[in-house]
Amino acid sequence: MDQIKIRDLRVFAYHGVNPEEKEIGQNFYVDADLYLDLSAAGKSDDLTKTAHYGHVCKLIAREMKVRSYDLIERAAEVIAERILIEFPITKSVRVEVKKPEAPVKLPFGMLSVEVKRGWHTAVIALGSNVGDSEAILVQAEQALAAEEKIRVLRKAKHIVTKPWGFTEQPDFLNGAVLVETLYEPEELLSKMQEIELAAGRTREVHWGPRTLDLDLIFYEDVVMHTERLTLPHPLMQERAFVLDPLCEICPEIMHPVFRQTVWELRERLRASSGKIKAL
Ligand code: A4P
Ligand code: MG
Repeated sequence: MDQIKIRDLRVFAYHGVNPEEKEIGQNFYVDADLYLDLSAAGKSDDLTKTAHYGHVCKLIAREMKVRSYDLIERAAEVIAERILIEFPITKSVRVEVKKPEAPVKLPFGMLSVEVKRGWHTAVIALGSNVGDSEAILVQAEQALAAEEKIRVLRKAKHIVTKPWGFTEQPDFLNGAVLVETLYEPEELLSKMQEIELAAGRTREVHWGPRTLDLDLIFYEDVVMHTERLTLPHPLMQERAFVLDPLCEICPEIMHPVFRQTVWELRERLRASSGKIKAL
């Protein structure tokens, strides 16, 4: 991918664990590599189609000076995050914060920390069958989009579906969103659970009625299983109410375990439920 590179931007700032470092200050040097697609800017000669490197430098200087951290790890983390949020064309970024005057009583050439951060693609399924489900799903989508660290790229239309699993309950309204996020998988799940709670979600019957259910279906091609989170969602391939909305917004995504696309998984589900009906 194309890059914009900034090298050794000097900023006088006050980071360090030692109290003198916070009082006296010292010079820091910051490198940043922004990974982005520069073809539109290259073809059009239009500044609005790239990240203005002068503004990126100002952001770095501002973030280095606005607070004094104990750790340059923290300074690097904050700079990477702000670049990704304030320059949306940036897909990922490498930030290195160098501290050549660090109080180490030994001769050294350079001391620095480096972080690499980026936007991650994820897919979230939405469901509701209690209350004004249309309003609840719209609010949930808005709540996701309102998060600085989440960008909603595509939204599926909401569809009415028959209850799956525990069938003695009202029909559901289901949807799905394709997002980009700066959250790690478990952080994203926590945000989703906050949004469920704000919608008045209580956990009563497993697979039972609910005001709002948000399930994380994919996070990049991460495969994981912890007490809190299984990825990809373990039942997605058996649920038309998940696969139908996904086919609208991301049919091409490849399931990292089954090595089949969302579209192929739906074909497979349709074929197998056809066979069950025929029996
Ligand atoms: N968890 C683990 N992995 C994930 C993941 N990938 N995404 C954990 C979300 N959560 C995940 O979920 C239980 C726990 O799963 C969470 O604490 C989380 O840490 P829950 O929502 O609290 O509990 P639940 O509702 O009893 O189970 P679950 O599995 O969420 O229910 P489902 O599977 O979402 O099924 N029929 C239709 N037509 N449409 C529907 O939307 N929904 C359900 C609910 C049943 N039938 C339906 C529909
Ligand atoms: Mg759930």
